[in-house]
Amino acid sequence: MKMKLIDEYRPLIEKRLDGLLPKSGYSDCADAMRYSLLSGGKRIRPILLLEFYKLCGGEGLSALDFAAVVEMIHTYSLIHDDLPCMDNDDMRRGRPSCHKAFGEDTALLAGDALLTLAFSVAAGTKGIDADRLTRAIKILSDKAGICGMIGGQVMDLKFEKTGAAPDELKEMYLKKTGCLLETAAMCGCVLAGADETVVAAASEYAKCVGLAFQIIDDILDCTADEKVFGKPVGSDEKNGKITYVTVFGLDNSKKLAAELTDKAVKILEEFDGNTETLKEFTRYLLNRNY
Ligand code: GRG
Repeated sequence: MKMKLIDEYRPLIEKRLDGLLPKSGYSDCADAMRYSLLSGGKRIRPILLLEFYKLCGGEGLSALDFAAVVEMIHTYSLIHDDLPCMDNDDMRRGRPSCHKAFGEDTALLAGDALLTLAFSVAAGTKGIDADRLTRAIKILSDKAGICGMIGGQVMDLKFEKTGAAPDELKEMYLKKTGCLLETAAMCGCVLAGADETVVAAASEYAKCVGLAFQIIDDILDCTADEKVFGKPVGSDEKNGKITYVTVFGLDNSKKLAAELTDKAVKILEEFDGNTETLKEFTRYLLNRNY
C-alpha cells in the first residue's frame, strides 16, 4: 500500500539512522543493531514526530535526530519482543528476527545498545532550545518505561496467564503500543515550542491512533497475507494471547478501529494549520495491510 508521506520521509529517516549507527564491522552487536534498524520498517513514529513538529511551526530538520531516536526505541522493543522469552517470533519485517540471525545473546545486547544510543542521540540534539529538549527527553523516558511501553509489556505477559477484562486489555494496548506513538506526537509539538493545550491534544490524538493501531495489528495477525505482513500470521493464537479479536470478534474490532480513527481525525481539527496530510496518514494507518 503506497502512502505519499511515507515515501517522502523514509529516505531522509533511513539516511539519518544509518549515520547515527556504529559502523558496520565494528562488532557483531553493531551489525545486529544495523540489521534490525535498517530493515524496512514503515517509520510511522518518526513521521508522526516530524509532521507534528511542522504543524506546530517547527522549521527545517532540527527534529530529525529526535525522530530517529523514537525509531531506535521502537526497534529495540521489537528485537526484545521477538526473543524466545517474550513472543518467540522467528520473522520480523520479512526476514529472520534479530536473535535468529545473530543469536539470543547478541540480539539482547543489540536491543540494549539501541535503547542507550537513543538517549545519547536525544541529549546531543542540536538546534533545539535546551528546555524543550529536556522536556521531550522526560516524556520519552516516562512513556517508554515502566509506566508506559514496558509497563504494557509486563501486563501482556501477565494476561497470558490470567486472562484480562476488556478494560485491562485497553490499558495494556494504550501502554504497550500507544505510548510510543504518543511520545512521537507529543515530542513533535514540544520540540517546536507548542503550548500545553496543543501538547494535550496531540496526546489525545495519539491515544486514539495507538489503540486503533494495536487493534489493527490484532486483525492483521489473523487475516494478513504473510508475505506482505513480514511475520507469521497466527502468532497471537500460538501464544494463547487475548486480543481485541478474541474478546470482541473480527467485525466489532474493525468497527472499533474505524471509530477511533474518526475520533483521531476530529481531534486534528482542533489544531491551527493544515492537517490534511496528517488526516490522510491517520486513515492510511487504519487501512494498512502490514
Ligand atoms: C525489556 C526484555 C524487554 C522487553 C521489552 C518493550 C517491549 C519488550 C515490547 C514492546 C511492545 C511491543 C513490541 C509492541 C508492539 C507494537 C507494534 C504493533 C509494533 C509494530 O509496529 P509497526 O507496524 O512496525 O510500526 P514496523 O516494522 O513497520 O516498524
